[in-house]
Amino acid sequence: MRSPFRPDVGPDRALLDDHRRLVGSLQRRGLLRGGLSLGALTMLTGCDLTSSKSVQDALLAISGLNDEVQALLFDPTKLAPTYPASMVLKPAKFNAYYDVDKVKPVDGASWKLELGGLIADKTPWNVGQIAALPENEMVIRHVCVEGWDYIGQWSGVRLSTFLQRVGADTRAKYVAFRTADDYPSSIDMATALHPQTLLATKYAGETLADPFGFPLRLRMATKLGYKNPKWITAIEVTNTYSGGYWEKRGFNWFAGI
Ligand SMILES: Nc1nc2c(c(=O)[nH]1)N[C@H]1C(S)=C(S)[C@@H](COP(=O)(O)O)O[C@H]1N2
Ligand SMILES: [Mo]
Repeated sequence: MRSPFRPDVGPDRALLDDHRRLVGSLQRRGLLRGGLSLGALTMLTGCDLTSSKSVQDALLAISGLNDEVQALLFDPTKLAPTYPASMVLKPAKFNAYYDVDKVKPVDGASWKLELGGLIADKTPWNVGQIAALPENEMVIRHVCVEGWDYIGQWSGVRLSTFLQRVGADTRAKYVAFRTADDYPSSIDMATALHPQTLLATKYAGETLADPFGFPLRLRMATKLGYKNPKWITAIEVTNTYSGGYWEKRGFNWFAGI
């Protein structure tokens, strides 16, 4: 019988062969199209896939449960695990769809957060105004679909507090984000209102460093790494689905941990 995916070469092929059934099931369900090479999977995840476990995690992330089922399973009152400050990794572990030396720092002095959609007061915010909002802190695990993770300490205003402050319609379905590096993202309202969803301005008690999203990034304890946009420039509340950077490349949208 023919292999359900295009045989790749050498060790790459062995890594995919380990997961032949999972790849086949994703193809049958229309979640993956055509042949799959390790190179293509690496493109999908934006992560280095060098072990059998990391390949499996990447495939499982694509597989997921569908968004509606995951939204139903999501308990808005259930808290994700937190950890002692002694476990915090310093500095944090960087990832993006490009290398760290390609990060273009955002100028905090001219930066503005724009608001759109179903929000009563769309006046833009500056860095000082965001800093004056009530601050929450959480020590949580960051999980990237590549198969690595780390414990990080994040501070900033709860997204729920911010949405209330600007008069957002929290009955809307989605909160969408735009970023300085063209990494659009969007999340379900239940997760937006979860107490462990922060608009983070600090890591390990200090202002976010440029690679980690200065001056403002999303940090959620309940979702995978790629759902946490860095360098946010705009927030929109909407009933229109807009997906996100990796979601447009085949990744699951709900992406709960
Ligand atoms: N703006 C932006 N946000 C992003 C990304 C990106 O490429 N651009 N990559 C995502 C991915 S895949 C991960 S794992 C995390 C990494 O966050 P960290 O560098 O703070 O650990 O950022 C997410 N947010
Ligand atoms: Mo990631």
